[in-house]
Amino acid sequence: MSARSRTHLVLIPSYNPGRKVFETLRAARAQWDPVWVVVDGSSDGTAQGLEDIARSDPGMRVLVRAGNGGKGAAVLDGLLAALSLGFTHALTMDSDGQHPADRIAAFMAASAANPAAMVLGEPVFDASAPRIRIQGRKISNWWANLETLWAGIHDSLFGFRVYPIGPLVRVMRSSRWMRRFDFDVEAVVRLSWRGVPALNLPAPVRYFGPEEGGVSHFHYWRDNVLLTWMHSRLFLGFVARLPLLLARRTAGG
Ligand SMILES: Nc1nc2c(ncn2[C@@H]2O[C@H](COP(=O)(O)OP(=O)(O)O)[C@@H](O)[C@H]2O)c(=O)[nH]1
Ligand SMILES: [Mg+2]
Repeated sequence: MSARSRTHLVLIPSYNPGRKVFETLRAARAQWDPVWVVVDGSSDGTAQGLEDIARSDPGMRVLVRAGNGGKGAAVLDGLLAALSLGFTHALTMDSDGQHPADRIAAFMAASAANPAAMVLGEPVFDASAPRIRIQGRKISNWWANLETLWAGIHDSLFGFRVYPIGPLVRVMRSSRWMRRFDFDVEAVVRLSWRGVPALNLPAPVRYFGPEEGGVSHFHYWRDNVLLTWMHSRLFLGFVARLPLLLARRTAGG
């Protein structure tokens, strides 16, 4: 395992993931130190189990939110705590085992070599991926690319990423949205608007059936309404910034 990093941490927002979170944590800890889990008002008993592990593992930390605030709200809590301890970059990953913990070191190395950038996972799907989610993704990616004038975001939704913490906290403080499932997309678009370049690295993603302990809190209608509203908002922001984005593009940025 690598020595403890004082600049880069792994941050795992978690909401009712069941037993998968323990596998995720173990896999992440085998790659990185420190790893923090933000338990977002889970009612599945995982907060207790995680706190038990943390007592004997100084490389991990558990933050517990009393109520469910959403993925973005949980990430923001973790970012603020990390910032106060001097961390500069956070790799976010899901708690449900879908993301490739064995890519953590490579993503962190890319971030260390390019500290001004955000390092974005580009999902590599296998046969387990539901078609409807892949299709929905293409629509969101098209909008995100338009909104950033094709600044280099390969995937707008994938949550396996390294963010520079300072710029992300500034972006989140300036928006009262981005607290739920709209976090991942709005974060990359707004960071791109601020001039944060995107580096894209492939990362395999897996979908588990319920018999394998797979859980999803994605609700097709609720979350697609949220994403549609988010892209409407971002489109207006894009129109307002079009002169700036065009000037940047002409300057070769
Ligand atoms: N903190 C927090 N995390 C959430 C919430 N909903 C989902 N997540 C986390 O966000 C990640 C992705 O959510 P998930 O339900 O797996 O969506 P899917 O993978 O797109 O089907 C997982 O790590 C979840 O634990 C929430 O309300 N709060
Ligand atoms: Mg998931």
